[in-house]
Amino acid sequence: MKITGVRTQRAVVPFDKSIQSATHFIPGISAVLVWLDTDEGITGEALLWAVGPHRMPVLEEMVKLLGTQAIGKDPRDTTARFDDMWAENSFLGHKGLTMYGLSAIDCACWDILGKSLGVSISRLLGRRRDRIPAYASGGLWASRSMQELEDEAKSFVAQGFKAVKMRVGKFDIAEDIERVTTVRNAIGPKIKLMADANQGLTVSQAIRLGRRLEDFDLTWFEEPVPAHDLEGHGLVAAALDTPIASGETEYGRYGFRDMLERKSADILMPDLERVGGVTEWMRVAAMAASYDVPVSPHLYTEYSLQLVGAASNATVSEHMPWFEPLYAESMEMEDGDILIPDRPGFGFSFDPAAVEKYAVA
Ligand code: SMN
Ligand code: MG
Repeated sequence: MKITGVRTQRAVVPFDKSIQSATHFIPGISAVLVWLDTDEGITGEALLWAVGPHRMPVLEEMVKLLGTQAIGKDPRDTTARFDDMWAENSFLGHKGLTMYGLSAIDCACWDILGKSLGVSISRLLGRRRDRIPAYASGGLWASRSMQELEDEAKSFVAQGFKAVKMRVGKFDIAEDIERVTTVRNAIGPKIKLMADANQGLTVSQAIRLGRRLEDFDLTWFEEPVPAHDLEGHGLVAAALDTPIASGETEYGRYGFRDMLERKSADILMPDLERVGGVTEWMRVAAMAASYDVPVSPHLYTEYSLQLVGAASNATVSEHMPWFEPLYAESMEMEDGDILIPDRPGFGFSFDPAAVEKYAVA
C-alpha cells in the first residue's frame, strides 16, 4: 500500500458565546481536518485543533509538507513513517508546529493501518479496557459567572458525570476560592473535581492557591505555572499534597522524560496532536509507567479513547464534546464512563455533511 496524497480542510464550529481560561480566549472550535489517501482506496483521518482560526493556515502547511514527503511510502509502516518525519523535522526543530504536522500524519497512518486490517487501534496496541471513567471538561470556564458555574456543575452531574474539571488561575485567590467553593457545593463531596490554571500562575501564587485548595479534595491541580517551567512545576508538586497534572503543552518523549526526571507532575497529560501522534503517545505512556506515573489524555477524546484503551496506566479520560459535531459517530457514555469503541482504526470518521457545513476557506 502506498500513500498517494494528503488533503486538508479548515473548519470552524462556532460557539454561542466565546470562552476563556486563565490564558486562552476561544471564539469557537477551529480545526484543520486531515485526510491521507492511499492507492488501495483506504483513507486515514486526523484533526488538529488551533484554538483560534488565525493559526489554521500554519498548521495546514506543516501537515502538507510532511504528508507530501510521505507520498509513495507505505502508511502501515507507522514507525518508519514516524522516523522519516522526525528526520525531516530536525531542521525546523522537534517542538511546536513541526510536532503538530508529525502528529496528524502519524495518526492518519495508524487509522489506515487499523482500517486495512479491520481492527481498532486499541486492539492493534493490545486492549487493556473497554471503558474508562471520564470527567466533564466542556464547561466551568473562567468566563462563566458564579451562577453559571453552579448551573453547569449541576447539569454535568445530572448527565451522569462522576468527575468535572473547572478553570482557575485568572482571578485573585479569594475569587478562585469562592468559585471552587461554588462548584464543590453544587456537585457535593462524592463527585471528583479537578482545577486547571492553564499556566496562569507564578510558582508562589500556585503554592499559595494550592494550599488553600487542599481542603476541596481536588483530584488534581493542573498546569499551575508556565509549561516550560519544569522546575517550577516540581516545586509546586513538592509543596502540595494535591496531585499536580501537566503535560498538555509538552512535545515529544524528550520533553516528557524531562518532566519525569524533575518530578514536575504526578499525572502526565500527553496531547495526541502535540506529543507526536499515536506512536509517541504510547512511548510516553510506557515511560511514565516506568515511574509509576499515571497518564490522562488531553482533548481529542474520540481519538484518545484508543490510547487509553491500551495503556495500563491510563486512569481517566477528559470528555470534551467540542469535536462531536464533525464526526459521523458519537461517543457513548455509561455510568460516568466513556465506552471505548472497537471499530476499525480510530472508529470515528468525519461526517461529509458536517465537513461541508463547517468548512471555511
Ligand atoms: C483546555 C482545553 C481546551 C481549551 C482550553 C483549555 C484545558 C484542558 O487546558 O486541559 O482541557
Ligand atoms: Mg489543561
